[in-house]
Amino acid sequence: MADPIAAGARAILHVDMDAFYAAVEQRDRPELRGRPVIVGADPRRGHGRGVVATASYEARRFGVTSAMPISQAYRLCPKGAYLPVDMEKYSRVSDQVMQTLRRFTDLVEPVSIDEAFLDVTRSRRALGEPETIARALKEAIVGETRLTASVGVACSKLVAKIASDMRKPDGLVVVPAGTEAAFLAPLPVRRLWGVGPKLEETLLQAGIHTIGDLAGCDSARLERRLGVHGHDLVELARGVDDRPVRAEADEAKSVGQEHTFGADTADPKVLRATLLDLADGVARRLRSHGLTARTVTLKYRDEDFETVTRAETFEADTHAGEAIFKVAWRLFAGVHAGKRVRLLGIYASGFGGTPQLPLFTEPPSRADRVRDVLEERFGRGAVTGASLLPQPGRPGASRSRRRG
Ligand code: TTP
Ligand code: MG
Repeated sequence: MADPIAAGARAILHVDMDAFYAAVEQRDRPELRGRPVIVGADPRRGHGRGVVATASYEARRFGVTSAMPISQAYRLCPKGAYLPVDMEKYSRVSDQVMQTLRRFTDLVEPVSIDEAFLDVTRSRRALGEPETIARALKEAIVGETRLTASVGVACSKLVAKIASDMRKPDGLVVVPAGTEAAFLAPLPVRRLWGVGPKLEETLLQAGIHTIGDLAGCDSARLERRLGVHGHDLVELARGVDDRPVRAEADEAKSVGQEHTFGADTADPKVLRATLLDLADGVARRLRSHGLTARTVTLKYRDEDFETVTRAETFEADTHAGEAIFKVAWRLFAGVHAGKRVRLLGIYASGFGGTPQLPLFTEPPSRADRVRDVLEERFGRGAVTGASLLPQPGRPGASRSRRRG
């Protein structure tokens, strides 16, 4: 393989488990190995209802994909094994995977139930070149879980994420420093973080098809013509992405509470009542520690396991449940697009008198700025989901967790 990441540059790994739910089922039920397996069926409702959470690679050959209605999957692949989602089990395996990753560095940022970023820049002296670390990590995951993962290695999150997806399953792709732009150039613009369906359409209409086309654009002209934040978008297309890997430990600097619904729900009354409860709980916890907070963060995970966090800072410190609820509700209204909700969480930080905590007050990264600007211009949904853009905070894979 090509030369490893240059000394001095960051070494970022993106790890993504292969056909995660289906692979867990095939591991636990040997009779399913080598067979098309579709996870997402609701056994109470037969094949007619529900959507595909994931399909084994054998089932993908029939054209079955995530988010497809089960009825359609069944037409494409009638001989497949259709299984219900066993979230408890997958969450347990997810925790095990994340634990394994933490043996390689403290800087592990889980992004969804089956993927995480690692910054191994400082592990290099002890563990070797990033590619060596990536191989060891893949072996460790197989050793611990008997499951395979695909890994991308690069100097940035953006490129590592795209790389991990290039040779699935069981893939390993290293993008050496300095070759990012060439690596990205032939890919369609939609693969770039920040380019959702609407922006993709706009770019295609302007004759910009590949990331390479975009990288070659004059950012000022792009900005004038499309109104997007041309400079940052072009930088991303050239592979320049300075977002740091944020470790979970950051959350310890906040007081928070989460709730995972027994069954995903879109009932506004239930959602509102839950946020009220959470806000009260957080306020109580602040008061019991003699703290006030400046920033409220909402964590929102939908039925597809997409996780977003949004934060807002008060004018003045508070430890009042009502004030925390008001902000959380506003943030909720900004992210909730009507899907069923799996988890809600509220965190309070920036504690009374002390300087603001870095977790929520760092200037937004280039990627975050692009997202904001694109959303302003094209509306919500213009930008791809949290899976490509971990937000500040910890969009992790854990189940309900209480702290404070
Ligand atoms: P992914 O990593 O997107 O998919 P995957 O692991 O099944 O397959 P791949 O090899 O392409 O990575 O998602 C991880 C898990 O999240 C997946 O196994 C099931 C769940 N999921 C859903 O429930 N709904 C969805 O729409 C998607 C995309 C995933
Ligand atoms: Mg996966």
